[in-house]
Amino acid sequence: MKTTEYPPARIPQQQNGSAAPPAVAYEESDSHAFLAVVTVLLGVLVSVLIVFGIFMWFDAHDAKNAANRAAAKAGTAAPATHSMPGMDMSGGSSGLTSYAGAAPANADALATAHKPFPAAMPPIPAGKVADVNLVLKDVTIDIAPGVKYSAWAWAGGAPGPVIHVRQGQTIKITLTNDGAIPHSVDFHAARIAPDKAFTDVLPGKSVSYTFTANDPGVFMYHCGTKPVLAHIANGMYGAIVVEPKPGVLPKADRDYVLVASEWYLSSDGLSKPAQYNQDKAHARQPDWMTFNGYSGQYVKHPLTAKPGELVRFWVVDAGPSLDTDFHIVGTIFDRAYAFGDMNPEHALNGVQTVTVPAGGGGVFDVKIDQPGLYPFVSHAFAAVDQGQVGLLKVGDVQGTMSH
Ligand SMILES: [Cu+2]
Repeated sequence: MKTTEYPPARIPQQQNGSAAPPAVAYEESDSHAFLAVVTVLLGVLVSVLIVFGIFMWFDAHDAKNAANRAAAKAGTAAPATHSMPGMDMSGGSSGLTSYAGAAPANADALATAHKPFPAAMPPIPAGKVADVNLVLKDVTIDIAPGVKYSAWAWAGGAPGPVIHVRQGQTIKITLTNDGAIPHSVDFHAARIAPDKAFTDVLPGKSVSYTFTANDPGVFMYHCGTKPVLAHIANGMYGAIVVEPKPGVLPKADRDYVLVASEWYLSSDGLSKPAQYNQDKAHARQPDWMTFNGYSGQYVKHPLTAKPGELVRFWVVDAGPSLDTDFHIVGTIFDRAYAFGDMNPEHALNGVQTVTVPAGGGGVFDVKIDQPGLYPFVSHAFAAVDQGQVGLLKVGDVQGTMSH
């Protein structure tokens, strides 16, 4: 409700004038004059209260009408969320329409048919130099069951391919721009002059640069062309894992890579592909939030481990703007390499949730003995409702679960 400020009732002040100040008259007045002043003041007070009351009535009336309009609107929107007593489902006060949770009738079948982005770590290329070829492309992708999005992304969609290299290895990046506008690629794993290496590449052109991956960890890469917010929000990001020197970390039995991100949609994406909505991106009000580009894909297609195996999650938060509060339900991180600081002496032990900042990374070791379905989430729980949830299936257990 809009609040209205009312000026305090003001008693008229004496102006500096040429006439003799009336105060003199009051001083010598009797009780009649005093009563007159009190009467006038009471009159002013009553008038102010009446006016105030009228304003309040209008304000309440407006609010009721607005609530009725919002309720009617909510009733016609995509029935993604279920109203409960005591819940206001009428949407935010920002005026931005949310398409969170929009889904076709066959969403479940589509989720089952979806081929999940491979989260398993790819091998390290042999040799002293790792050749990495990246192709940027305008593609229509699915970001949730039945939800299409016109992305500026990579030849394979969004995120881009997981790149896995060895600490100390030389990386030769070749970027080809098959898109319609200039793009570029910024590697957070590089120490290199960005004005030279991360330069814009015109459509149809390529650029190459080389850096040595001396810093171990998990790093974001992304298009750095202005406006960067739009280029990242449209899908131009990925993860590069720089494997620490052998023997530094305990040996993992499984390595999984997750890239967290948000999606800001111009429409629900059900009948035609949605596009980027800048107002929502500026307001940081995403419609969907995903791991590896597709809402809840590892709920239908869980990641797997055997009981007692050491599972290592390499997590990048591509943003563009929101952090990921990484947590695995039902366990505790044995070691968390917060912010991707891979020095074992700095690792956190026995922590429950660790923030992965937008544009940053984090590495998480878990060893789970009891078979079961363990959800991994961003524990900023709006993110779960918007798709940032998956399952780690430990042992030979049946079914899926939602959390
Ligand atoms: Cu770009």
